Amino acid sequence: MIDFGIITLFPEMFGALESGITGQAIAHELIRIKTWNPRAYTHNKHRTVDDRPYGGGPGMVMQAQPLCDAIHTAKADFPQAKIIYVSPTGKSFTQQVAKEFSTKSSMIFVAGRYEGIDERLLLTEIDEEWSIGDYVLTGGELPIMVMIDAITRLLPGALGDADSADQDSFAHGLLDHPHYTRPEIWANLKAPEVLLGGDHKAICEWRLKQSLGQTWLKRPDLLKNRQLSAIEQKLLKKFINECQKT
Ligand code: 4H3
Repeated sequence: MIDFGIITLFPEMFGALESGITGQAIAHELIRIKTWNPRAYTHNKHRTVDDRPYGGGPGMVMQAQPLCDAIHTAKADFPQAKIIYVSPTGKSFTQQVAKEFSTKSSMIFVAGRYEGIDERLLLTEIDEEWSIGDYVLTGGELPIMVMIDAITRLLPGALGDADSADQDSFAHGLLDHPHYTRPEIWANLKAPEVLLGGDHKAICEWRLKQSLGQTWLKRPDLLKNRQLSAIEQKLLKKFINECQKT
C-alpha cells in the first residue's frame, strides 16, 4: 500500500485516477490518495495563494506560506514521505524511477500553478524535483497523476496478469513487441504464423527479436545505452536482414 499525499489547488482533478486500473488499485487499497488545498491555509480575506513576482514580469507566483502550512499538515500524516515538486526543471521521470518509487510507503507531491512556487519554499521544504518531459503545462496536477499511474501499475496485484508489467516497453530497456488478436486476417494482413501455433519457445524468441528490431527502428538511442547478449545480437541481425529483404 502506498499513500500518495498531494498539495493542490484543484483536488477534484485527481478524480481521474478513480477510473480503470488506478481505480481498482484505490478500491482494493493498493494505493490511497489524500489531498490538501493550500487555499485552506490562507489567512487573507480573499483566500489568495498567489502574488506578483518581485522584479516584475508576467504572471503570478505561488506564495510560500499557504503551501508550507499545507505541506506541514501532510507531513504530520505521512512523516516518512519525501516532498516532491514537479516542474520542467526537475530530473527526468523514467520507468526506472517509477520502479524505485513503487517500493515507497508514502510520497507527498506539490502541484505548482501560475509561474511556479516561491524559490524559498523549494529550498526549505522540497526534497526532490522531477519532470515528466521537456514541455510546460499549466499545473503540476497532470504530471503528478502521470507519475502515480506509472507507479501504481507496478504494484503487485494492480494488473490483471501478474507479470504483464514485466513485459512492458522499457521494463528491460527495450520497446515492447507488436501485439495481435482475432481475426487471423484483417485489412488483408495476416497475423504472424508463429503466434498462431503453440511453440512457446519460438514465440518468445520472435517477441524478443521484434522488441530488439522495434527499438532499433524507432529508438536507436536506447540500444546505445544497453549491452546486447550474444543471442540478442543474433536476433537483431536477423531482424535487420529480414527488413532489408522486404
Ligand atoms: C511539470 C509542471 C511541466 C511539468 C509543469 C513537467 C506550472 C509547474 C508552473 C507547473 C509550475 C510552470 N509543467 N514537464 N507546470 O513535468 O508551477 O513551471
